Amino acid sequence: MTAVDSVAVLSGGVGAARFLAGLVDAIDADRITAVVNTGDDTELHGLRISPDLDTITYTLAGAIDAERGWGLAGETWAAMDALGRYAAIRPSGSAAAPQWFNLGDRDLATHFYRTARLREGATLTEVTDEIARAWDVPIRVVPMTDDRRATLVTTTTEGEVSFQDYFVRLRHAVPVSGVRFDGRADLAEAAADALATAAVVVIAPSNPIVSIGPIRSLPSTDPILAARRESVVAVSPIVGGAALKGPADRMLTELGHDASVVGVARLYAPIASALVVDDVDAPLADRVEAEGVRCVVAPSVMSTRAAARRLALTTLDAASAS
Ligand code: FO1
Repeated sequence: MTAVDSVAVLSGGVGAARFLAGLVDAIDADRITAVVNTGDDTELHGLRISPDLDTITYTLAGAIDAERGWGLAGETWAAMDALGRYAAIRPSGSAAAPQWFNLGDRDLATHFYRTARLREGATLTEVTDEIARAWDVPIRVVPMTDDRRATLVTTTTEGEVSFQDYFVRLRHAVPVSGVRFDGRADLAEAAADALATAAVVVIAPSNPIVSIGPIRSLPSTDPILAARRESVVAVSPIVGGAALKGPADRMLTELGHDASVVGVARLYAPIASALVVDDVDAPLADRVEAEGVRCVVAPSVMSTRAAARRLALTTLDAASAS
């Protein structure tokens, strides 16, 4: 059964959040479900932190710090500053009072709540819905899984590290030689249902390796999407051979892929029938189509909310055209 005009969006962090904000401006929000990456999730200070879930929630709540792309606008950092006292005296080798991952004072409330609810036995799906409702987020936000599925990155300098170690502590400024996803997990029920029954599935302009990759690493994802490939459309996160934000272009190259819309098409060909690329990549349209993926050329840089809305509409049109 296909839910009427519903849209499910495979989502990572900043790029997906901007796209979802444009989609909310384009269609009824109650038709939209974001299926969000949790491979970035980490536990620090004894708190369960879900960065991509929070970036999407805060963005759609209008509360995101737009300049950073994560955390809350107007944030204060008193708790982190106060940790400095203890970081100064903790025994060497202690993981207590880490200061490389900044948690704002108001952001802490989200991690306190999520951690306490999970400890009571709630699922991440339940807690994510509670947090989204607390922020009056107009769409459904669901984690890709309720289980632990952690992205591990092998760097050429420190070997295998957690995603946040790579992305934040090492500022993703080191080459990667491998990425794997640790933990026995599969799609959460709500996520699987959304991907199977939505009229259209969109792969948001997120990092194909460490944002979309973790979702695809779950055993049920690719079979569900491959079976309905004709109504799955992807938006390229690579424009003119570069990522608009973050290390997606470098990671693609370092892992042996082509850091271009052609490389993205090759990665997504098994699960998506169309790829939206920016005007600057129009010369590569034939090579995208040679990968078996229909190429839709349209402005893809979401520099304004209106641009994001136009991209969302173009993407939905691409889905209905197939
Ligand atoms: N990114 C940083 O570059 N530095 C940080 O200190 C940092 C803290 C942080 C805290 C909460 C949160 O939800 C996200 C945070 N991020 C930080 C961003 C995070 O690493 C990324 O949002 C994702 O993991 C990648 O999209």
